[in-house]
Amino acid sequence: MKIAIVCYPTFGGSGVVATELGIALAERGHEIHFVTYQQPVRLDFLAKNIHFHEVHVEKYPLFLYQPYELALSSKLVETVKQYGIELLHVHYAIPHAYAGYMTKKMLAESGIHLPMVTTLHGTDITLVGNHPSFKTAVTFSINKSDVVTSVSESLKQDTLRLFDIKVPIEVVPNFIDISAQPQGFTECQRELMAGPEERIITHISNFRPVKRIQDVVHVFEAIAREIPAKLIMVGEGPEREYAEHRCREIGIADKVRFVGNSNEIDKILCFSDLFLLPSEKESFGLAALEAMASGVPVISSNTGGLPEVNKAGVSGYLSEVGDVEDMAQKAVSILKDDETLARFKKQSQAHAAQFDIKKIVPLYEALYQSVLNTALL
Ligand code: GMT
Repeated sequence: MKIAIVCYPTFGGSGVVATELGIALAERGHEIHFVTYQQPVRLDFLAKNIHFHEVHVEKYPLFLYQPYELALSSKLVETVKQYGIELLHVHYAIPHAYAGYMTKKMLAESGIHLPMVTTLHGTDITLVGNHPSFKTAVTFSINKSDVVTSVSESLKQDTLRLFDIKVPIEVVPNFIDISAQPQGFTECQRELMAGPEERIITHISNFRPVKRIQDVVHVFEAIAREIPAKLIMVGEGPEREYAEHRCREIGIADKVRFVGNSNEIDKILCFSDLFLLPSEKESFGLAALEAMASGVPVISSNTGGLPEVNKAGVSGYLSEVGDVEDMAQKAVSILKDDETLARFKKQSQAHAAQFDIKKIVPLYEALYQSVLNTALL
């Protein structure tokens, strides 16, 4: 199949899923065309069957806001015509599903039918998409998609509750390449980050308010009162500065390292003992799955799709949003002795296998095939 993929190319779960999906599809022989404003970060090099088309928005003094949807849909029409693309897969409803619908309409004028698959990722539904200034257009473009997928059952239910949706929604969860994960936990350079007696706790996110970064700091503070530990904070975002300030204020700055965005997530997870994700909302929690796949147990909130990913007593534990004491207690129960920790590490990795890329990518392929078959009828 010849497939165009539209996504946010920078750091963030939806862009990661879209990019990894495109790479996996290309490896399976499909011709993949990424159409975005920047080369996706996880697309290290342009490999076989992968093309990248940059969307350029001309800056003009009259525009207070740059008309990205216009540039994106124009680029899509051009690319579809030039390469004979058969299917469009847009990730994140805003504004991609809307631009995708315009692309379909423009192509129809030339007698080209382009089926569109829209994948809902989370904040496009639960935070931004639900805002009154977007809701009408988001509802419209979801309903105009040929196939709609959501990354968890919880997100599907949120979408049906918040929007007037007339089309079916298929749940296709986030995925991970299990074969690419470390199988032993001994060769990592732990000594770079902590002493031999210290546990290493990690948080990775875009440091937005929805991630409850202050809870990460406070859960860690409570853990560090009980056992020697270090916290590694990976990512950049609006809450980072205040979190650093808070660490100094409560006297734990020497135990916390903020490392910013990193291309070495695998290395960091390899020497991590526990992953914290206390989010306010989380449609799936790809970062938690990545941790589990590396053998890192997860302490998370029990919001959104997290209970579909993190299994209590197996891959970690879940607590009510904001209950930092409960999260800390549960974390200590995992970290308290080597035997328990080793058991949770093994269990997390085994549990993550149900989201292996080899199981999930064929689900997308089957959806693509069915929509192309319907188009031929
Ligand atoms: O919240 C983020 O980390 C970024 C956001 C995005 O759209 O890139 O992530 C959302 O999509 C991911 C991939 O499907 C999900 O794993 C995340 O749970 C989801 N984030 C939220 O729902 C807050």
